[in-house]
Amino acid sequence: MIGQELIQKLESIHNQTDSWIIKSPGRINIIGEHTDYNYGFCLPAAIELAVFMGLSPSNKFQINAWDRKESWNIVDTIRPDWAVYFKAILNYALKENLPVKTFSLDFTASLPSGAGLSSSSSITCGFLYALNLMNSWNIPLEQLTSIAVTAEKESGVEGGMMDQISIFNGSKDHALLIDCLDWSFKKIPILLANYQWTIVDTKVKHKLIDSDYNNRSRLCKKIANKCANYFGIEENLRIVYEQYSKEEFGFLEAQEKNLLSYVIEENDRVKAMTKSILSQDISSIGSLLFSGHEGLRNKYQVSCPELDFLIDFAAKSSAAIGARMMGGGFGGSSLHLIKENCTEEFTQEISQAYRSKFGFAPDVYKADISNGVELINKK
Ligand code: GAF
Repeated sequence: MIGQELIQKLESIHNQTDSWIIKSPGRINIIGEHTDYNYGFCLPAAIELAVFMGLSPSNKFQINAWDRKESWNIVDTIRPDWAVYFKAILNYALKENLPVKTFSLDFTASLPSGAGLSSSSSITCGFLYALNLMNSWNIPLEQLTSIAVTAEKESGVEGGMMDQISIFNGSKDHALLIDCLDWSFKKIPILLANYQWTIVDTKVKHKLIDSDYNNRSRLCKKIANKCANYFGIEENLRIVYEQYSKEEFGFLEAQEKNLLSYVIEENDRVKAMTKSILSQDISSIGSLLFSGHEGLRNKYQVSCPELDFLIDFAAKSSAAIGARMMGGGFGGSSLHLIKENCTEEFTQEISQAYRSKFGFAPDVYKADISNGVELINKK
């Protein structure tokens, strides 16, 4: 509903010829965290919460962030923090000599930012998709994905490709089982009768750029390098964990062993989760969610007290089947699978408990699984 209202507001302003309204979703990740930049597997899905953009031809390049009440004229050198994602795409167009018609753009969102639901990729992918249409670049989705991944790296995060693949290719009521080695994916039906995927936003805002995220990604590269030298193989963790067993990593330091062991186990969890979802094995889905969180908390060490509190709460609640932190970590959101007839009661209870512990309430959202980025309207 809220999305419809935002679209109508954008349509009332962007109503001239050659105006475009774009919806670019956020994503959840069922399981497979920090596996994408390690060439593993993950199981994300695009969600209804989204960024909405309206673009119209104009005599100057201007971008307005409605929710922040901030604007950026692209010749201004002082930039709001969100401008970095637009700039990265404009830089790409410049570098490739692609035509760009002068536009005025407004964006707003039902997707919260900094909540681990991929709002930055949603902006990047949505803007790239819009320019591709508006300027008839005719770049196919696969290539747009790789452009968006590179553009986001320029903004300082050494992330993977999970977010961009799910935002471009999301499919209503399906998750994408992504093989991050070759970026191929399969659609997996994700609706579970009588259960609701639910997001709880800790409201502890993290920024991937400022966090330990890059540090984890660098450590994993170092592990891959050490393994390559030790075993005489290509520098690629996928090869490491497909060919060698845990007992063979005695030459790694303690933290390195923990990280590698998490990555190996998490990839196994993705495969197990896919089977459990396809067979609707609810209890196994719940256990995999909880064990995924244990790995992120203890071995990969990217959780935080607020996320741990939410998962511990879910473990004690009869309404919750399973839960885990989601995304880069250090704040953001957790994903919970809740019995459908208990969602209201669960929301109230977890919000109250969280508020008593931390002094403020979390935001709770239904995770309705949606299509990927789409053109809503063209005048
Ligand atoms: C962030 C990154 F952008 C993704 O690529 C992924 O690594 C995720 O954290 C962790 O699984 O969303």
